[in-house]
Amino acid sequence: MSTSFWGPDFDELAGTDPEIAEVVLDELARQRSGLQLIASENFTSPAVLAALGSTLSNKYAEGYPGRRYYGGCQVVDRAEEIGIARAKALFGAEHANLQPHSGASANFAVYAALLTPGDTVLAMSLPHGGHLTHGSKVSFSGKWFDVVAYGVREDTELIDYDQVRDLARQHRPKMIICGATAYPRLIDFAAFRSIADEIGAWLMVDAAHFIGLVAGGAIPSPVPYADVVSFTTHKVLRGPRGGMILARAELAGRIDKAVFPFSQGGPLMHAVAAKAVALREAATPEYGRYARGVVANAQTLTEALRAEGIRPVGGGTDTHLALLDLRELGVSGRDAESRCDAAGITLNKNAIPFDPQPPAISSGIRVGTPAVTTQGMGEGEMKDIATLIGRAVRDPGAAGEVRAAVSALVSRYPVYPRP
Ligand code: DSN
Repeated sequence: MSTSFWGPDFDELAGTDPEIAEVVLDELARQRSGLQLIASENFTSPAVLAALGSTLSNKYAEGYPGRRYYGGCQVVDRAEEIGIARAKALFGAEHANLQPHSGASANFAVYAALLTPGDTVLAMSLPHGGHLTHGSKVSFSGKWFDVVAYGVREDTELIDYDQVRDLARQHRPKMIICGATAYPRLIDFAAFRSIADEIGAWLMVDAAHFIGLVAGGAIPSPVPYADVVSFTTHKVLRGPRGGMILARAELAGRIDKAVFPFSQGGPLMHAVAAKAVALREAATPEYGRYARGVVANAQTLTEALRAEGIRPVGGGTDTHLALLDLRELGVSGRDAESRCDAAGITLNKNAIPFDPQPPAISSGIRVGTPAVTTQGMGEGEMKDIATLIGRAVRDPGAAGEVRAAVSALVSRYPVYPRP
């Protein structure tokens, strides 16, 4: 194989468009200079970035490998075939579609494949940790489907499986969705399967947040239980921004047609190739260690935050994220987010279950460890981060000192180190 490659050349960008080059450099500096604790973000590898910045971006390839609407697809076909094979092998799935442009696009395609507008869907409520595409009125899901919401129990803050079963029996949804954006504990996929079987519903698992942990063997897989598993590729999985769908073999045709031509046009072949790269990386023992490290770090960070007087919702975490109740500190999620931002700590405000505050203010924050674990941080750093968060949240006047401590910490774990 030739090693000659026309790939990302920053000088080319800087010469042609200094304004955008400056944006790219400033964002890299931002990512390097602070603590990145958004639970859905990560630092993807230079290999993934190289595939994303490649000439595969130039190719139109509507259709699927061997069945395209344009000529000249014989090369990009290989990227998609390799990616599909890797996804099936890594997750033990019967079918994989790598073309969804995003998680929302993947979910749209699943609805399109399995449902007709007006059908009933049972999904986790957004204020209890669900997702916009699981029935919010501002999304296609809540506008075009009759969505019934389940939530967590007020006493345990864990999914109320009795409520899920009762609502399923009462409303007989055609599809049940599990998976969330702000639920820190494991989901009992077997329980959802049994409820879906009882009423003859499809079971869709939106695994966007935790699929990377599944890939690394750090938590149980939903694949044996679900009819369809949708996810994004850029969270713990550490791939390019994008979506993916796994499905049972008998649903392959329906899923593929729902992605293209029903809801998307030409696939982003550079992103498909980058997904394939991420899947190869995720199949390594090193990635397995990473995934287990993400969970261990999240658990250490959560317990250290508890010691700071910040209560973990749901009693702790089994995954990569913690949802934290700030009410004991008397600080809103919105203020905590902006105070942390001023101190160089990037996280997001988040509603907690039964939140007395509106979502724009909220009583909680969400933190995640995918990015800091990619940087190589471990138990000691998680304890330091909890101290820094506690200080930043409690005392806005300490922002400068916390920022200096954050800078010192991240300088020991450089992101995209220069050769
Ligand atoms: N925006 C994602 C998250 O942060 O969880 C979900 O789509």
